[in-house]
Amino acid sequence: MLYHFLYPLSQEISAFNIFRYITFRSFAAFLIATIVSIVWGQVFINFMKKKQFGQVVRDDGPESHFKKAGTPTMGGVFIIGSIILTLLFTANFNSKPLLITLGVMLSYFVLGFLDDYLKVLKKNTDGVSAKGKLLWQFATAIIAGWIGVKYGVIDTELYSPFLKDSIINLHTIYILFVAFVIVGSSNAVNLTDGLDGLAIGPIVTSAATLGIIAYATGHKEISEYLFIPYIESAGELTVLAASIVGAGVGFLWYNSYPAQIFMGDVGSLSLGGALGTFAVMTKNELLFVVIGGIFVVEAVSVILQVGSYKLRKKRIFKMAPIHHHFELKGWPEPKVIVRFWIISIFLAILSIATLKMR
Ligand code: 57M
Repeated sequence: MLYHFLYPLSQEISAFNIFRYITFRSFAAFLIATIVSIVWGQVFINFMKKKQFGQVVRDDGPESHFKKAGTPTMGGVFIIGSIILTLLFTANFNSKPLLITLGVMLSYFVLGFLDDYLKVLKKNTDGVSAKGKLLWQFATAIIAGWIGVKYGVIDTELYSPFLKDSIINLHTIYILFVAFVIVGSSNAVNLTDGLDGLAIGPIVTSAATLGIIAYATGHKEISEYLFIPYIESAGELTVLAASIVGAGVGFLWYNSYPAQIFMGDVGSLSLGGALGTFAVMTKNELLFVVIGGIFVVEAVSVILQVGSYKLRKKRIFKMAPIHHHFELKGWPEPKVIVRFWIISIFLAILSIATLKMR
């Protein structure tokens, strides 16, 4: 609204010229998303409690989780809802990188909602089948990658931190590579979402980092100065990043230990997919491994654990994902969470520092 309806009036009212600036609209987006998600969150929790729509906790997990049974979930409904509402007020939708990222986020929102609906509301513990989920995720990601390349939003070059030029042109294989980045990110965030606030912390640090990078990537002079690829209108992704940070902070108000609500697959799959697409739209697929390092470690711990058990009938960790390993080692839940946040903040700062090291 601000951009599409108010900025054109800046001819008559010069003060409205401010709506042109991504920095102003991003700051406004952060504030609006934070307030909307805190207000909406309380209403949503009350609704879920009244309907007794709560989390089913598996009995093969850490004992400390059994008391969490019945905690309202599907908080992703108001996280994504707050983001969309905020963007309607603050974003310039004439940005293909923004529209593609939103497309993936909304597609995974529908998938996650369906999964949670079946598990929580219909008490069908399996939800959407693993195969069905992967098919939906890959189809969405391949379409997003294809649109990005076909409409010249992104090229098929692969860039690496510390190097000015691309390391290789993947040509058509790039679309498959992009699909693995987006689907991998979505599922890694989903696996990470296993302790109070554990996923939303790194989601916020990753979004903030990618938002700063997107601003530079969409700015001709800055991208040239930093020797990073220039992507036209990628700067609008900064407004999306600010909305994610705001909605995430608002969600954390309730998800902090002891959680009053979980985000559900509707939140983890959609936000993870958005972050992966965000990385692709700014040509930072490899740097994203550092930015989202916590998500990578969580996913790799599962792969190693399952692989080791299948090959050697022995576990590497007391339990995977790795946050359960530390819980079973006796770390109190809040300590695991805050230490993972500290690592995420460190990785975010390191990632931004690499922009200047090319
Ligand atoms: C996503 N979901 C949480 C909540 C959240 C292959 C295997 C590694 C899969 C993995 C799995 O099932 N992952 C599903 C993780 C669940 O959280 C719900 O799911 C949503 C996210 N998708 O929003 O709605 C539980 O996590 C806890 N939680 C919190 N606070 C939060 O803010 O405490 C979540 C959010 C909630 C709540 O207890 O019920 C989950 O853990 O399922 N499986 C596992 O992670 C299991 N690991 C395992 O089986 N490891 C094996 C092999 C397969 C690797 C091994 O180590 O040998 C663990 N999870 C559970 N039980 N629930 C351990 C067993």
